[in-house]
Amino acid sequence: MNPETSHSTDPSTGATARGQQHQQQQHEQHPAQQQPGPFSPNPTIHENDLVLYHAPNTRSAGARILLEELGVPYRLHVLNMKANEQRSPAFLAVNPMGKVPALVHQGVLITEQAAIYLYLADMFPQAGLAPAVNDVMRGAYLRWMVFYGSCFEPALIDRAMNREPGPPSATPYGDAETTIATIASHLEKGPYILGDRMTAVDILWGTSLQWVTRFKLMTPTPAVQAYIDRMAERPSFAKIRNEDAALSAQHAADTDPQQAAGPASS
Ligand SMILES: N[C@@H](CCC(=O)N[C@@H](CS)C(=O)NCC(=O)O)C(=O)O
Repeated sequence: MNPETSHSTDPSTGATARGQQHQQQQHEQHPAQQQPGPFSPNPTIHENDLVLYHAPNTRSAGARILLEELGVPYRLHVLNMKANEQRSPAFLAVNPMGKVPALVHQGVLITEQAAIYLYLADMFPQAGLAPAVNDVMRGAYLRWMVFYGSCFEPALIDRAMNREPGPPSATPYGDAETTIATIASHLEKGPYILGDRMTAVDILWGTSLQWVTRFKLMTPTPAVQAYIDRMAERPSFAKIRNEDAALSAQHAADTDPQQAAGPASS
């Protein structure tokens, strides 16, 4: 699997109107990168690049969707988690946590979904996906961005792993039921987290609610399901979903070609 594409539309070629020329140069200069193989940093990355480290169907899909919505050119560095590339020394040198999403902008590493969303939506304000610093809705935007990682996800994972969180007064999220009810009742107001305005925080919640309900970590209320569906219908969601499906199939073929080819005929 070629680990590098430039703002890809077609993950097998990485070609887009925006990235095509750049991509073509990459192909010409580094044909060896077309071959399947372990993660290796791309020597063509320049220090002012915006690079997203991504694995298909993971939390980094949301960061890709946000980049699509922002219309920002970026390089995509794909990791094959089926081959455990996120634990390779080369990637650990980028992000010692061995996790995606990881974003590198002009040589600076940004990790943690909420930080990436906040950073990108502020860095590229022309798309209008973040309330301004002096907008009162900024407070609500920050609240829900941080609530996700500090309350919601830990609550759901603790519950799914049967980990006893302890008394609510000693638990950062209180208890899982209250945490889930808090976001679910907020979404009754809809259509978006900030009301009528779709912002970057909706991409975080749209992608996350999709996977937590798919993995049955939470039962969606009708309002939550309607919100998931509303976000999933966006062209950016559909585009990344399709590209991730292709990447994932490619990774399966690269990692276990026999299984990907199906049963042998006699
Ligand atoms: N705290 C991180 C969590 C990132 C995370 O857990 N990513 C998963 C993919 S969904 C990962 O990289 N897992 C690979 C591994 O741990 O080996 C964030 O909010 O971005």
